[in-house]
Amino acid sequence: MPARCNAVPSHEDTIVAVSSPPGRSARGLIRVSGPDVMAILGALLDAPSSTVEQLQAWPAPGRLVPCRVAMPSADGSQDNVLVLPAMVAMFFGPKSYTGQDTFELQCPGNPALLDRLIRRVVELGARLAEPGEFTFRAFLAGKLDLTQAEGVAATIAATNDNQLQAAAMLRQGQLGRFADGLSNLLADQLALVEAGIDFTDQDDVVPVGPDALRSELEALTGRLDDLLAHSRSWGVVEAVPLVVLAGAPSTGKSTLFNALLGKQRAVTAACAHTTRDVLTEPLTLETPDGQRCEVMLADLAGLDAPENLLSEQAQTQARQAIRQADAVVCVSDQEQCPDPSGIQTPPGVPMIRVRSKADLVARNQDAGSGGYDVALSAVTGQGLESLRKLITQQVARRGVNTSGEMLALQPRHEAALRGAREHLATACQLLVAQQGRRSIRQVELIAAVLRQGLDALGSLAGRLTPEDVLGRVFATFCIGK
Ligand SMILES: Nc1nc2c(ncn2[C@@H]2O[C@H](COP(=O)(O)OP(=O)(O)OP(=O)(O)O)[C@@H](O)[C@H]2O)c(=O)[nH]1
Ligand SMILES: [Mg+2]
Repeated sequence: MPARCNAVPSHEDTIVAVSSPPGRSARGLIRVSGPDVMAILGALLDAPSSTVEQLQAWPAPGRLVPCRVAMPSADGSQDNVLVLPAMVAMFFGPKSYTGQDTFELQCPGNPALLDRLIRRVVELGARLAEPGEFTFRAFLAGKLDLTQAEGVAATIAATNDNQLQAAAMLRQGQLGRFADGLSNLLADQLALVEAGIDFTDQDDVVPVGPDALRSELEALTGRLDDLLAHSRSWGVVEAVPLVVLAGAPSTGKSTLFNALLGKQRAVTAACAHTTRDVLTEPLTLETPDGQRCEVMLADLAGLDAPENLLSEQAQTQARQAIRQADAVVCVSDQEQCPDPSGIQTPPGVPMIRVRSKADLVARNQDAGSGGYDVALSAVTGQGLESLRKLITQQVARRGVNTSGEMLALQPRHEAALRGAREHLATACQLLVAQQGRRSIRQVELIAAVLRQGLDALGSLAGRLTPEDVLGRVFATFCIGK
């Protein structure tokens, strides 16, 4: 859980952070940004490449240049200087990510080494960056709006394709552009309303009438409704659909689980009640149009009359997983598909009836009959592809995918859009009662309501966002971004 920015820190400081993931890796990355970057880099580099003049004649912004970093020992003695081969890239403000001079230093990804480098950069005058502070500076420099900054955080936090796609839409500024467009149109209307307050005594100013204003505001409300109707909540995107394998003991659930995953994840055995816990693993499927579709596949304990406390507990867990499932694969090795009501699938949750162990069915029998959707063998692989297709169809039908142009809205976005919509609706209600009049009554009140709507839209892109909201947004970042 990242630490939270309580106060908005000064962007006059030079900040430093490790920007590569924690732990050992081939390459570690340190990022430094702020007004003292040139001086710090000059002092950090081993002679003869250390002069600031040479740095200013840097080959090209963003190009990696081999260098040597010199780090004196902790006691400051010159006898024990650690010289490290590294690569450095300079990014000059205002064209850099943060809008300020920035350098990135790549060196072997050893945590102790990175720690020592960070301490050295701090000795040279930088301070440790807060979570998200590099992106906060980009926001302050007008490089991205708040929704795009949230897109950067969401990209870092993404754990599946859906989330990456939703984050990309935010990062590309689709929501920010929508809010800006709508804000401009609303500001035009507000200006016309305010003209009626401020310049009523001037002949050349024609204030807007109630009917014309209402029709404009209704059009804006329609655009908001349209966006809300064609968006989905971030929570839906974050939730990877859960697909459970349920059925009586020894029907081949765990063997099927392993076959679908392509690895031996679950223990399988001829005896009943082999599986006791709920085992979950991510599984990537493909939709007919070639899109990746990720699900969480769960293998459960076999369901029957529990014989002892252990199997009772295992079955309680299994039933709990079934209640949370987005799709249930009912597995049976019987000739006739058993009554699935024993599995107690929640209403509306799709069920796929699978006949397992089809390789054991005599050649003259039809494994596909008996009320099943698919017959398969986890041993020969027969029918597995059909099951994958059926799962993808059912999951896609539940609308969990974010393919297409749908925006995913975080709770803050939804609240701002709904807030703006409410203010527009309030203004329209006030205007309905004034139908047919030449000029607007309660003009101050209507102007105040429209200003609130404008504030709500402005808060989306971060233009009118109070500092505590900014703190919350950037606190969701990891340090180094
Ligand atoms: N021939 C054949 N045997 C299978 C197939 N799938 C599973 N089996 C066998 O059926 C037995 C039970 O398999 P499991 O996968 O452990 O069954 P399960 O449903 O997970 O059992 P529990 O966890 O006890 O509920 C094992 O001996 C498997 O080798 C199959 O497709 N063909
Ligand atoms: Mg099992």
